[in-house]
Amino acid sequence: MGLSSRTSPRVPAPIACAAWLSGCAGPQSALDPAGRGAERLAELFWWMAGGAAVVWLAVAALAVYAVRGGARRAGGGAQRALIVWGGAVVPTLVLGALLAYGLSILPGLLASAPPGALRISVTGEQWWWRVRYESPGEAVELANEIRLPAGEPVEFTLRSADVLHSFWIPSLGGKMDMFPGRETRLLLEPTRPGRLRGVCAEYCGESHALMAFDVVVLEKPEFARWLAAQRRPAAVPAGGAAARGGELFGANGCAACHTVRGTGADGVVGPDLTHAGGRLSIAAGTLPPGRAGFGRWLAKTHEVKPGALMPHFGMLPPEDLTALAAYLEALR
Ligand code: HEC
Ligand SMILES: [Cu+2]
Repeated sequence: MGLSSRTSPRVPAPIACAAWLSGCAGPQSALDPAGRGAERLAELFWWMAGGAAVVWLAVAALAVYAVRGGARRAGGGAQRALIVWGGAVVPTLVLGALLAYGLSILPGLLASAPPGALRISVTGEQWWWRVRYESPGEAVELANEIRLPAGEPVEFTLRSADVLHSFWIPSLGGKMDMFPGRETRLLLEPTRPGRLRGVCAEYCGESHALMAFDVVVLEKPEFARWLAAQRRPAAVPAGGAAARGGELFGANGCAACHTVRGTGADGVVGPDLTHAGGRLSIAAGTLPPGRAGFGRWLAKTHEVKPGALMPHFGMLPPEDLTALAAYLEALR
């Protein structure tokens, strides 16, 4: 009787299987490719998995054969042939073919960008991403959000401001490490519009797991409109709580760390907040966008993201926090 309460709930096999396979799709899956590099890597994965399955079946069959004494009955010549073919020739051929196939993919993944390609530099910082569109035209900076045109190769220049990070958008391609004091490059080419998710793939301290970013692939004209809008200075609110929030932004020292283009705020320690109200998430994928999210970030910064390198402002009166959140939300 006591045992029944300890048995785990039974999930029908088809449901368990569907749940397991659904993990292969979605905005952050290397097996649901939305970019050229990821397509090649997914192909490589399935060939490797298939090859491994064949090798495993062959080894299992040989083990059964050996346990049943098949080789002993077959005699000395057959035993030697089994060792030479099964132990040396076949494994060398199978592993050699998989290695050659794996290496044949590399040149495509390491290609450099064609002239005139879009260039974006990304700096990994504890625990967020500084994103800068270097071309075409005047540079524009934002944070934790990358928008890309579909069907265009994009060259990323990757750096770190502090410790090792690793830049990874699984649906688009492989990951690339970011080192302090050294630049690395990564070429990605999204193939279809959609919303994806990127992450840091190298443990970088306390809030490493709270360091994601949004990736949006747009049709080319839509991308051009978005980039032009990012270039514009902030829409500074003219009145009401949001305007008061703008004054509080200056009075509380936010401007020492944050830039809001078009206002006097030009700090470079934290993310550029010029269009913070239009972002898809707050604090590197940690909170949903909107006024409530901003309010929570300001009041409970270190509860939301332990170790975050921003002081919390929980000591401000609630109406000041509301006004600051309204100001941030109006920055579009
Ligand atoms: C000492 C520097 C510093 C000060 C002062 C500061 N911040 Fe920050 N802020 C940061 C850093 C660093 C981050 C990035 C934290 C992270 O995501 O890990 C950040 C993140 C943010 C974000 C999230 C941005 C995004 O794109 O997700 C907002 C919003 C923000 N700060 C608003 C404010 C406001 C409003 C004030 C003043 C009340 C303020 N900050 C004061 C350093 C600072
Ligand atoms: Cu990390």
